[in-house]
Amino acid sequence: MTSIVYVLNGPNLNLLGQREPDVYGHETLADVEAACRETGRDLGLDIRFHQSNAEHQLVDWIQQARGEAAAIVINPAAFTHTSVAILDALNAFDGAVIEVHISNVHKREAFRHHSYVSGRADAVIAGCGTQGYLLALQRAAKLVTA
Ligand code: CA2
Repeated sequence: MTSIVYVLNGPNLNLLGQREPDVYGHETLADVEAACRETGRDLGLDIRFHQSNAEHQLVDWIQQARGEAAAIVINPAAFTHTSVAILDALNAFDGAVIEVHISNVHKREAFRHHSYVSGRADAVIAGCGTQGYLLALQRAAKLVTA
């Protein structure tokens, strides 16, 4: 049976590849989506890929994943450091949660060192560039078939 995995992206990640390539690389979000779909196919995962700049939309997708998805891979972007609403929504989700950051947030400004989402995540990947999404899918595949 194919497991559904939501891949959720927070604010400004739609700008990936357009600015700050030294921090976030040259790939666009469309490139990341294509790579996730290809890796998902190889792993037998059905990928639902979304991006929003709105906190409520991310909360709505996490709620939609309840009862539907086996895992959520999430890069909450700036909401990582601010959003109790996203943490609460993830706490109401029973499947695996993997948090991804393209950059190594611990090497950056102090305000990026704390993540509300890490309190719920089963795994956290940071500093692996956009490859982090694919590593997260590999881990998700392992967790959902365990
Ligand atoms: O490293 C990550 O993936 C982050 O989640 C990215 C967030 C940042 O607020 C987190 O601290 C770490 C920022 C996403 C904004 O992405 C942009 C990409 C290209 C150009 C401008 C913004």
